[in-house]
Amino acid sequence: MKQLFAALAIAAAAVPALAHEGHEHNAFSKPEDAVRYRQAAFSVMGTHFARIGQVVKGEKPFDKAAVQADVAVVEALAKLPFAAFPAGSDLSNSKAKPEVWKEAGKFKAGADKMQGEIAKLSTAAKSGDLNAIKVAFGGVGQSCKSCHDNFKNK
Ligand code: ASC
Repeated sequence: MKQLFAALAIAAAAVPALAHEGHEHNAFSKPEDAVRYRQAAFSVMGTHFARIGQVVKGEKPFDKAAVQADVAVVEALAKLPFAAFPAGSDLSNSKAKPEVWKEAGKFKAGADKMQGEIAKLSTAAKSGDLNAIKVAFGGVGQSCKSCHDNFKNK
């Protein structure tokens, strides 16, 4: 009995370690769950990025707090999709090109580039300088586009 409890205690202690294993660990039980998750993250990210775009294009008045809130969502969401491209999740309802898996290093570099550009946009949003926001917005948009060109089907 004592041994059983000891084994259970060790197993319970190992669970959080597994959950936090990192990006190598596939957290999705089905490939379609990974596809739905990454599409949802990109969709919400795109919605908030487009709201900033309206301000940048002068279609909406500049409200510093609103832009900061949108950037915060983009920044948080941008961290999520790249753990959701496990091997075998190249399903027919996904626009991911095979290069996502064949050129994984390049894909990761694109994700890192985007996150760096978003960090600059966050700094600009906190400064409240609309011109700096415009420049940084362009940098993020360029990082979106270059990954789409290389890794996303139309
Ligand atoms: C957006 C959005 C993208 C990028 C890209 C920039 O608003 O949803 O994917 O900008 O179009 O070129």
